[in-house]
Amino acid sequence: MVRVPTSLTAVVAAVALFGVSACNDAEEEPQDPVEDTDVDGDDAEAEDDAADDADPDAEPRADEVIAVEATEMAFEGLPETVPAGTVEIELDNVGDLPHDIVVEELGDEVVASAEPGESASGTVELEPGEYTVYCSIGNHRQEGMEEVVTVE
Ligand SMILES: [Cu+2]
Repeated sequence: MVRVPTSLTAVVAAVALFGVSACNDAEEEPQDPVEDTDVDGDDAEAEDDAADDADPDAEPRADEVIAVEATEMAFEGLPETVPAGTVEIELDNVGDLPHDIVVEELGDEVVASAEPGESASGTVELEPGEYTVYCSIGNHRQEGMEEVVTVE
C-alpha cells in the first residue's frame, strides 16, 4: 500500500521535474538573444556612465573650466566675466602659429601654451579683480591677442 503511492509520487515528481526543466529550456532559448542584447546595451550605457563619471573626477579642483580658442591674432571664447576661484583654462590653438595664454596680474604666468593644431590646459587661482590675459609669443599681444577679464 505504501510503496505504490511512493513510486507513483516519484514518477509524477520525475515527470513534473522533466516538464519544468523542459519548460525552462524552452523559455530560456528565445530569451537568451534578447537578454544578450539587453546586457550589451546595459554594458554600453555603463561604460558611458563610467566615462561621464570620470570626467568630473578628473577635474575636481576647478570651479570653472573655460575653453579658449587661439587664432591669428585673437582669443575666442574668453568670457568677459569669470567667477572667482580655481579656473581651468583649456587653450585650443586652431591657428597656424604657436600661441599661449598669460595672465599679467599673476606675474605674467603662462597658464597654457599650445603648438598649432594642439591644445593645452592650465589652472589658475583667481581672486576678484580685473585681469589682463594675453599671448606672450612674438608681437601677438600687440596684434590683438589681449583681453581684459573681470573676476567676481
Ligand atoms: Cu599668439
